[in-house]
Amino acid sequence: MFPASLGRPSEADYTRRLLTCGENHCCDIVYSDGIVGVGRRSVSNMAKQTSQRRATLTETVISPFLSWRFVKFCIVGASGVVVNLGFLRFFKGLEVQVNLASAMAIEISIISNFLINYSWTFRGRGSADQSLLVQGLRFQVVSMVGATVQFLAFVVFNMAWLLTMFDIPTITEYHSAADTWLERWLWHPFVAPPDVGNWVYLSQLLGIGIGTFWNYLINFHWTWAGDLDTAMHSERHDGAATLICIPTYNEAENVTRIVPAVLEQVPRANVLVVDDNSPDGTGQLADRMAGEDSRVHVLHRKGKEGLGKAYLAAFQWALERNYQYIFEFDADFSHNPEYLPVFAGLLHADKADVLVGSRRVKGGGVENWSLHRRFISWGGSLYARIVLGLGSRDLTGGFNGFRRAVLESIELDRVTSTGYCFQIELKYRAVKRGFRVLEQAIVFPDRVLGKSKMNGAIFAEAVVQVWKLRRVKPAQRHSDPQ
Ligand SMILES: Nc1nc2c(ncn2[C@@H]2O[C@H](COP(=O)(O)OP(=O)(O)OP(=O)(O)O)[C@@H](O)[C@H]2O)c(=O)[nH]1
Ligand SMILES: [Mg+2]
Repeated sequence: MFPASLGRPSEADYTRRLLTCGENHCCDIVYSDGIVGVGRRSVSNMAKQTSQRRATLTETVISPFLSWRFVKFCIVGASGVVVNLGFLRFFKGLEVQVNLASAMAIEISIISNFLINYSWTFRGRGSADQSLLVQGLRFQVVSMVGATVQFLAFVVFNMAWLLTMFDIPTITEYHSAADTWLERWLWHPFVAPPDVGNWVYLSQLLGIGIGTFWNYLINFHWTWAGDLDTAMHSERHDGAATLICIPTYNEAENVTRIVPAVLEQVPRANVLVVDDNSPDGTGQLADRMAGEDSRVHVLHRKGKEGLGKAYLAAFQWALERNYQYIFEFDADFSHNPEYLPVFAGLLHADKADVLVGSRRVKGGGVENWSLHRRFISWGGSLYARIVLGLGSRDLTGGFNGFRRAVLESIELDRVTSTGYCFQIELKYRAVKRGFRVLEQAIVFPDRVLGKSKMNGAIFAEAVVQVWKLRRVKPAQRHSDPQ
């Protein structure tokens, strides 16, 4: 075991541990695939490294367009035009100076386009270690360059026609008819005066086409580079050296079902039920299962102290033993045990240090959630992502797997969040420590049996707590291994 003060274990530490590890099955699994290489590579870099073949030109330039994603992108672009014009009118109504009004309307439409593209068009793309701010800035740059590209294309087309047919309306005429320099710059078809003729419209359409081509392609490969739910699915893993931590509070209806369901999927894993002295006897039911199956363990705690405290105790318990992969898992069947072999396989194959079961990447989602619960969850993740500058799309989710090294180095003794925010804090600390986070799609159905422990206080804690987390500065990090 490595004290937190040593930071992440170095290569030498791993080798030493290899020599001293008492449980052979752990050593075989952990070291046979060269875990010592765990580093700071981003998921997208990792994808690049693992692919031996360079993508062909067709795959890079043509394929991205042959998908619904491109149709969505165009719809979002059109919605941006509506937003732009709506705000332009609105600001003009307020008698804002016309250039300022145009600039603000354009910026608002860029931001709205970005948010819709982020949560709809490019859902499932990006890199989990890239912050929303970076993506937003990239989108801004792409949009501005795109507008210039569109304008230049328009000028070129218009000039070409101008040279061959002198009687068509000239660019200068159109120019002088536009209201503001921004309108002139953007050459928006909707602000063109009616008397300038079809050639201008045609040039504009071609310009818009080329601008859209540019915007989409560059956003695809730069702003949201990489597939979050990558095709890096590795072999299914049997769960050796893995601990599945299941916190419970009044889960009597669920606990006797979820534990066997988990062990059926990962038969060599162990399960730790962490019960906070549930009044409904969940702890005793878990004890009975532990008596019958040596893979089941129970940690009894004095009383209900929140999910965070329960997990911290479970992690401590895991680190005192030889578990190499540690999972968080809910008792209420919102987390499907069928994902476990693949997720454990990804950690085992060194595809990531933190595996996030994500409802917000392609293929993921929620089932039977009310609209307001969806909104709270979506808004909560977005809010935390903006405040903390994190890349993961599902920060509040509780189906996460960690390599042992992560839990050893993220200073668990300093974790302060107890409720919802606990999940955010763990991910934040892991990212700050330079660990690789990989999001994999999960479908999350609402609980069928038992009662929810989610309440307003837990939500309120999260809203305030994320700001406090910002104090976890890189300066507080321990020195990284060379
Ligand atoms: N030990 C312990 N477990 C808890 C505590 N609060 C919640 N849990 C467990 O943590 C898991 C997730 O809690 P849930 O109540 O399902 O929270 P949620 O998934 O956000 O909300 P719902 O699915 O609507 O219930 C479940 O297995 C709970 O039994 C607690 O204070 N202590
Ligand atoms: Mg639940």
